[in-house]
Amino acid sequence: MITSKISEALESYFEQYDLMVAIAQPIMLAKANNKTHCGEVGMASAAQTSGIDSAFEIHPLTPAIGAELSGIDLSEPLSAEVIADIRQALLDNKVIFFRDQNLNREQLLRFAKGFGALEIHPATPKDQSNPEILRIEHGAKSKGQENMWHSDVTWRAEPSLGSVLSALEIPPVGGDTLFANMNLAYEKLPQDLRDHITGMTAVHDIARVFARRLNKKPEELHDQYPPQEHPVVRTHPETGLPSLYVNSAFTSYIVGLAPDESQELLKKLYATAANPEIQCRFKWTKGAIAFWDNRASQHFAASDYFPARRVMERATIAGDRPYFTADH
Ligand SMILES: O=C(O)CCC(=O)C(=O)O
Repeated sequence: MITSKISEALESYFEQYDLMVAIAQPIMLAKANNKTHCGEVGMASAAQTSGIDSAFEIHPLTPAIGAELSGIDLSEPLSAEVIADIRQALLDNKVIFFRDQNLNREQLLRFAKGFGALEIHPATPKDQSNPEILRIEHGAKSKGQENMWHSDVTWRAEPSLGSVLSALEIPPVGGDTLFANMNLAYEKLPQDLRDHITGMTAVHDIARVFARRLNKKPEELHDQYPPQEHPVVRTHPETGLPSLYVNSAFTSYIVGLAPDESQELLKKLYATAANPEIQCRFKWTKGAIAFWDNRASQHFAASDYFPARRVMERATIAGDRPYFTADH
């Protein structure tokens, strides 16, 4: 059982949820987003965010998270200034989208490399010619499996900064991806629950998902990827904002709590991503690109299109060791 103080806080939080959202969201958004464009419905140019005259426009999807960037061709090499503006748009919006790009693998890799070194995922076949590409292919023989809230590769010691996903084939209907702003998820928790989890760490384990998918024993996976302990609340290394950093796919338990107490608390924390008011939902079109910040968001790929085909390719940008600092 969790302590009665926290139990009460959780109960009152979930009971008074609607009221809290109504009162607190505008204030939290202003604080969390710290940006000129995302809280407004409408359009802003990259020039407004950086002072540089970049050639793209930013169209927010929701006040909480997500923006579509238009007027930019990612198949061409981009200048350092444009890369910096895209990076700023990513930090401001946590996930950004580009339509009609139809990148080949080389173009996808070049774009992603603009933001850092790329990782190789253990699910990538050993003989694949571009090993930094993770292909996610589903159809009549394989139902979509990415339908759980998660941030990518949190089982690494230094989990990914971000992922760039390219849509090669999309189903006639369905197969949307949902994104949640995990800074807002944290900001919306009651103060005593925030105090309670601050400073806690949790263990993230690759085997939770990939033992079955790769048909390996947990110990085999752990030889190369031992379970990792990360802060439950993580400070973003670029924005300084705190985010809830546990996810239902990879987080196993909270260090120092009894197993049932850990599970009960994790269940409540996992559930925060499911709040529609901190989400956006992206309807894919062929050739579209999504680029999300794994340090500040989670995503969920709706698996509602079986047996239609859906083929995506992902490049994943390496990140750094998560930490928490109280000064924000
Ligand atoms: O296919 C998608 O939309 C997202 C896939 C996913 O969950 C991932 O790349 O981690």
